[in-house]
Amino acid sequence: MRLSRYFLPVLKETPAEAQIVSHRLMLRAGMIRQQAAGIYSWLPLGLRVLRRIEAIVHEEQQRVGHIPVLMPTLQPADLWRESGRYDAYGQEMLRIRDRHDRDLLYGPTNEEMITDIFRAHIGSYRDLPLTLYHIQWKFRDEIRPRFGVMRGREFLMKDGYNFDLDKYAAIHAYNRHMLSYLRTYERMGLTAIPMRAASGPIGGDDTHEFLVLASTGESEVFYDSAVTELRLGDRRIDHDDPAAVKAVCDEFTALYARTDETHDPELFAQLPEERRYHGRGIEVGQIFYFGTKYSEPMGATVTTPDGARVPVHMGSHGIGVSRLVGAIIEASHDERGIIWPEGVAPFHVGIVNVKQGDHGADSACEGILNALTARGLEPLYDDREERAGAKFATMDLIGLPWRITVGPRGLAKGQVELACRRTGEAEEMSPEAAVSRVAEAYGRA
Ligand code: 5CA
Repeated sequence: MRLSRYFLPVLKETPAEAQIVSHRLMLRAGMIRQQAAGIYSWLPLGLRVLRRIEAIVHEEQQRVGHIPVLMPTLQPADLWRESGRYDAYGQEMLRIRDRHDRDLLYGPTNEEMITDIFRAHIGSYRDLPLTLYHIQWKFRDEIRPRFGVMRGREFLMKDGYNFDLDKYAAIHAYNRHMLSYLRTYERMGLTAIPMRAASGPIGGDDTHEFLVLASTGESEVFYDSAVTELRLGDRRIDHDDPAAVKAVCDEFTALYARTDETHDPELFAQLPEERRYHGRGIEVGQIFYFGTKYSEPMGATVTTPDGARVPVHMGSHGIGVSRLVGAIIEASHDERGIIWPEGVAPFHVGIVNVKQGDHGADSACEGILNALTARGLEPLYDDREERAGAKFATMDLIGLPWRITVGPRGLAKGQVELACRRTGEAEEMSPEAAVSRVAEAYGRA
């Protein structure tokens, strides 16, 4: 992509309305525009990051056998009357009436609708286990939308729902979700800690939230600092083996880690003092097991091998896809701007031409652009007639992991500069070597 033909409305001034760094940087980097309280347009750069996050979520869901569907944003109120949540959900639910006076709502979550799909098409244990998920916009009329996309009213969520014959199988689905979430967040460069939590309006007995530690987080958290060292890495785990999956979950939940809702000061006090941490976190996901809470009132039943008819055991599992864009920035930035982890970067690498219009520099940049593209990478080439300083500032602000700088002085020695946004390290090398190094960083060597 050539910046001269792109739409990247960066702001020079720090927007006064933004209280936290991720919101400020998203506005300054031209990623989003607020259209109403808690409702945003996604501008091209922001949309690219959102799509990268969605792609990782899809891949990790499908890796463990979950099946994508797409349910609508608008739902008939009658479904929610069946579960009893239409009145219970309160003012957070946006209620709509159509021209025929039928009650609709903009979905805040989809337990009822997915249960309706299930009961219409499935009636036997032979079709279980089944997990369906989608990535769709939600609306919750939050009393205090704030912090940009972190607490929006309209926001993008991945929500998935498992259907199982009994509690044992449903707990395996719960654990499988925990495992896949750990991998999902790691791929985004995040440490997200599963913490025992409270279930709120979704209901149920078992629930964990996934928290990214950040001083600006809205949740109060208490944890054993050793929990921050745990990594899934690239170990291979058979997601169909309940014992293998449970062993991983046990490893990640054995250490003390809780939100204020479930915090137990006495248990916490038993930790060695130097490992006792109390801080704040951003909730980027939550998983729930709630058994037959929806299947029973809504009549979602299956026949068992011995001919009985029982309500299915369910759980629901959410990832805050749009919130993650803000959470990643909270976890990864410096005073100059965003530092995208490679897994979610909007462009893989920036090319800065320090002397636009110089024949040698222009043609070297074109060559690098083509070579990167041929390797399947997506570069952003700053080909504007701008001072070099302004180009560097833009690149630092938008946070691409790598930058290749091209100018006549280096080219006279056959060299360009490759710089890493995270470490600030820069090295001179041939254009070919710079292309190879970037390709290597993304596993496309
Ligand atoms: N039905 C369940 C699981 S699918 C559910 O709705 N869970 S939830 O309420 O915990 O939401 C899932 C995730 O969506 C949260 O962990 C959070 O990351 C994100 N989320 C919730 N509310 C908002 C909001 N107002 N703005 C941005 N993201 C949100």
